[in-house]
Amino acid sequence: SPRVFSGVQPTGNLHLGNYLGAIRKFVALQESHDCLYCVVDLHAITAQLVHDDLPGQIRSITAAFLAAGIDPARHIVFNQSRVSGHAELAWIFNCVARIGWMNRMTQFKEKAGKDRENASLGLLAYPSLMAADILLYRATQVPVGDDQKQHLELTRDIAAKFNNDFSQKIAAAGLGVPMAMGDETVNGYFPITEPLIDGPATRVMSLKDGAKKMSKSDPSDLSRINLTDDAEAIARKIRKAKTDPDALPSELEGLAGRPEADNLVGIYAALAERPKADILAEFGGRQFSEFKPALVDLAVETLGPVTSEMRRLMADPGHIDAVLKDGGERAGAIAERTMKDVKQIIGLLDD
Ligand code: AQP
Repeated sequence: SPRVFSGVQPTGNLHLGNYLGAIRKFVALQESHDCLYCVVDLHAITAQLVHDDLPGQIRSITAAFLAAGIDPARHIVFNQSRVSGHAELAWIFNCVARIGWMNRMTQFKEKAGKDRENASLGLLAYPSLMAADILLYRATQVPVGDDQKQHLELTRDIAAKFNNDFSQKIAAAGLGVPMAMGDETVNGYFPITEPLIDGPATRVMSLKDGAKKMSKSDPSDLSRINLTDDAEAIARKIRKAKTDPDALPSELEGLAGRPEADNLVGIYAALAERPKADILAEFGGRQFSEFKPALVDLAVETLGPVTSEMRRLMADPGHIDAVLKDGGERAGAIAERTMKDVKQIIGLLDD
């Protein structure tokens, strides 16, 4: 059956981009799929090793998952480090992936900056751990924002190389299913994962610069709407959001070359769950001085209930920890079976 996996790093306040690009999709997929949603704490130590309050950050992402409407009884919510298979499979994938593949990753180049020699080895191997997160559960679908597209392609490359290199051993172990690989058919163990990147908010941009993605690590808090912001903060940030002097266009083509306008319309459309063209049909010809207050109302109305539920949940860390423990046990059971198979395929002696 189709299985969904996705993760969020506990590296700072969640923002509107994380919510619209990822978490809200997680909620929608619960109706039709078996889902695993993971707080990827091992990823959180790749760019910055020491954190002030990692337990608090892990609980806060978990609270956001639950507040947004993820049901931890029907699906699995857990933190990555609890299930040792993530790190084990990542090591194996470090031996499957090629250094050149990692060197090409734009996220690595951006996060490592100029002093690449001084970035952690973990930051370089990040996509290998991400592939392990997904393939440990043999997930078939991964909902993410557009920035993760390249990493998901690499996950597919890792799965394909593993299937290809071990095809005969996979068949000998009776663990494969026939998979088309170009002109050939191989015995695949890992599925070739499909990314789910769609809708008007796959890449929410900074409120201060339409060319930059909204990001947890942007030093300016005015660049993003945090899920912890109250109505007053949301209103202030949208009021101060960068725009151009023209009125809104009535058609999509009119947004070309106007990244800030495009971004605000995209945010409105995503929050309202309506197509962008619809929003322009309604607001075309109007000034930002009219559009922004409407956007504030919509953002406050949509995010308010999530924010207050998050606060309520954060007051009971014991409950959050119990959710993570239960999810970790259930994820661990699936992971253990995969690791047994993988060890058998490779030839690593095990019980
Ligand atoms: N601006 C965005 N628009 C749409 N989706 C986004 N995502 C992130 N930013 C946007 C998606 O949110 C999910 C979780 O992201 P993450 O925590 O794994 O880290 P990230 O991609 O590195 O996001 P940040 O918040 O921007 O952090 P920094 O500042 O560290 O780079 C992913 O599905 C991601 O695509």
